[in-house]
Amino acid sequence: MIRIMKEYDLGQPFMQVRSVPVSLGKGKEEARLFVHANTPNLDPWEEAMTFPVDTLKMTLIAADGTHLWQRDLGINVIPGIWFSPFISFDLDGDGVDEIWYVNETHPKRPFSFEHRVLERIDPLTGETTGQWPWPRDLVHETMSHAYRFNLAAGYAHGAPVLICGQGTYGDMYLQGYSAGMELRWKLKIAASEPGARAAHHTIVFDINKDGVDEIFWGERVLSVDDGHELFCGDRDSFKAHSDILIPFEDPESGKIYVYTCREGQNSAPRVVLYDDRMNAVWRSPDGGHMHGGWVAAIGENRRYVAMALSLALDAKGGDIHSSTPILYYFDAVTGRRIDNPLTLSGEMVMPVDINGDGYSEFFVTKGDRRGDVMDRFGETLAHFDGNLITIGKILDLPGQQAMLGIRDQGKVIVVGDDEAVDGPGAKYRDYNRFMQHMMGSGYNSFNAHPDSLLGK
Ligand SMILES: [Ca+2]
Ligand SMILES: [Ca+2]
Ligand SMILES: [Ca+2]
Repeated sequence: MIRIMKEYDLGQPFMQVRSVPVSLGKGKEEARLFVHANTPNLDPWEEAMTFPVDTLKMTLIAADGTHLWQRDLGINVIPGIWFSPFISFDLDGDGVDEIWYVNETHPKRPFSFEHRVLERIDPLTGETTGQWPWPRDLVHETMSHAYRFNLAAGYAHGAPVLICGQGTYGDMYLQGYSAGMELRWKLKIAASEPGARAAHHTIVFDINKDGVDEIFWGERVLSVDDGHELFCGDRDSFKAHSDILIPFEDPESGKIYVYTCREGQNSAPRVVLYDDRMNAVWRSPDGGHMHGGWVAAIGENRRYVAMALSLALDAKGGDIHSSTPILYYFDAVTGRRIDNPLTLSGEMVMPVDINGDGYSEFFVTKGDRRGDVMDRFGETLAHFDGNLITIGKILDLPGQQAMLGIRDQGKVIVVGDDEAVDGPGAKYRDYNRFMQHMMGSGYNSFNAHPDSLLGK
């Protein structure tokens, strides 16, 4: 039965929320960290920036719903995904996930670089256990370039590596840290260098199966071990940034592919499918600003369909987000254009394999059926009121789940199928669970931008 599997009361209404799992140590049930504010997400792009009307709160809630601690980050921390990324990650290997976030320590200087730090919190006490200066290489850039920060993590032959990133569209800086916060590697990718910029979505995945994770910094694939570049898709023909990167395994061939939707640089193809060495398998010739998309296993024998959503480029500045999108559907592996195979527009739904059988179900995010969980034929399986926060393997249980926010009540629910059985997706369980730790950084928590998913 599809039902509410978990319910969390944040104690106050919210307009934005991000969430990651937090391990409290062996034998203890996993807690959940929520970072939330009753003000919409603030973007550093000058054309989209607004003023906040609330401060960010960090709330750690135990599995049984008990509030363990809460901290108000204050007016110095701008309530926006790019200004204030966070992750949970066990860098010191003691079984407890430390909480890492970009903090602004001056109480009255929200834009300061001088006082900006990477901060570590012990989840067991809620206390700060370390602060390190945040790199300030982008201090002279425009606001949209200067305040795009990322946190990620991965493993190199079992050793944990924490990754910090600054910049998305021009100069980009990355640092890898080993246990003890020892600098393991650092990298500058200059604006003048060829190859892709970053993406709004960062995945960490051992694509060549050599025991070392790779970080997909856009279409550029870097080793988390030493930061070296393994592959860079379309290095000589694409220099802009991508919106989404989604890895999937073709059930027929067992091959791994990476589906990419691009923004910027309108002269290049907008949608590309890469193989596991970042060689392009197909490229869509269409122009447009591909702002979102998904892949869903809804064809015969779980064959993947890919969707790409283009925003109209004639809208000015931040209003682009409310323009009428154009949608494209492809056979994901061949790139053949197909008609929408669903009964609803692809922009209204997000795929989620709620029963674990390897076929995608969908959560409806817009329109009359908003809140429905539907199967691939359009049949309603269940209904829940709330705004979609994220989907994926949120709980350590078979199948995938959807996390919804009931904003005015300050509540978060996790919806899943208590009879789910893990089918073909079971082999990617570790990847899917690990990615949950990075849902507080970038637009990782959704395959498109928040305002298109949270519903209006
Ligand atoms: Ca730890
Ligand atoms: Ca690897
Ligand atoms: Ca399914």
